[in-house]
Amino acid sequence: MEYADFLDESYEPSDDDLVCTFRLVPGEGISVADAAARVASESSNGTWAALSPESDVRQYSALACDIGPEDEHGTQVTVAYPSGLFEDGSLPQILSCIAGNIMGMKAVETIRLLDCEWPAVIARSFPGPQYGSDVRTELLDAGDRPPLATVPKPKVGLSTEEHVSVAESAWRGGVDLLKDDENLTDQTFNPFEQRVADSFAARDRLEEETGERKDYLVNITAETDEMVRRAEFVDDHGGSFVMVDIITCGWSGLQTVRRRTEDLDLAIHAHRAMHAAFDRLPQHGVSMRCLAQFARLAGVDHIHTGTAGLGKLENEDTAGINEWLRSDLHGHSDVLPVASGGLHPGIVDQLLDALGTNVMVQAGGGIHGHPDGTEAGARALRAAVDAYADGESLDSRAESVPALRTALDEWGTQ
Ligand code: CAP
Ligand code: MG
Repeated sequence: MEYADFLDESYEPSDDDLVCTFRLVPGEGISVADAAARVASESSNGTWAALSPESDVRQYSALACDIGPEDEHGTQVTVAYPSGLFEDGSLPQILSCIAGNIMGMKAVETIRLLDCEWPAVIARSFPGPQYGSDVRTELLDAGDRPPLATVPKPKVGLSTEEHVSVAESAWRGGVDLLKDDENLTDQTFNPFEQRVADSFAARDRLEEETGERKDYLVNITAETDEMVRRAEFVDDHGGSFVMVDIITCGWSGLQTVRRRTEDLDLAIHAHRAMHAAFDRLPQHGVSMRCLAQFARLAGVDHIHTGTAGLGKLENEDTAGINEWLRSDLHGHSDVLPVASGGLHPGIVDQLLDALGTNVMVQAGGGIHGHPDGTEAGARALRAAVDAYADGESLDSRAESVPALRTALDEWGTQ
């Protein structure tokens, strides 16, 4: 059992195999085929030394079964993994194989996990999302339009009182969801329990005032037991959503939250701070497409996937990832993609042209930076989304919504 045994270009993956596509540049003096064999070996059950096992461990070996095409970032290599290699329902175990030691092996200069095809036997060992995009009508009154969320800015530093006051203005102006920022958890200036209690009390008042369901994406990110405790606290205070920073808290923490939120009937909003450490360099790491796949298996209901090149952040193929999140995954619910990062009313039409309306639209600065304040900013964003749904241009809607006119004049349409 040596490296060369892990390459078989005549192998046709079976329906039960997990099929992974990598893109790699081989290390110095190593051919692509040799590097491909080493990837399959090191990510399943081989190592640098030839082994002579007595039992039939080869049934758990992966096979590099296809090589090519090549582009400026490397050569694609397909590896088929037998499903028996994996523990049911454990993302950490699967990732220790397909995105583990191989990321640092000398046999490759660079390597990126681009895509995975999940067999039913593995996909069904995970819970998948509890609600998916049904949150639009099951938990909110968004109907066919994108649900709107906002993060109070500055992202940290506001007192609980200030935070709640910003939330009230945003809900009043027309957003559906208040959202905590990724680095707002339980700091002394705005403690978790006080914020949650006061925000839901305000939410109840605003639902009464506006006649629309309003909710709050509460950031419960913490050590795992504490996340569970915080999810229970959200449930006790009438919330329907928790937000988890899925990369920084880790997959096993997320899986625990998913198990607990099943009983609590809470939907999970996945923020992805730190994802770019894995996916930003096109030649190395783990693609956002794959991170989104892991998150769907674990069971998030929403996930940030970018803004199709609009806004302030670098994006991988947002539309392609969103399409995957809606595609059939052995009966699992879809996931509602979240577009966020530098959004404002003036680019809502371009965003929805690129991504369709089955997305959540989230804006922080693009609401709270409005010259007339948060309520006007929320009104402008809601008007932009409603205009799009009605097939009306932003300029035309701005004639009847002064807050939208001001936003367009302030930020333009780029
Ligand atoms: C957006 C945001 C979100 C990012 C996350 C921020 O604020 O709150 O965390 O969008 O990135 O902190 O930057 P603005 P992504 O609306 O003020 O830009 O959605 O790409 O994961
Ligand atoms: Mg943020």
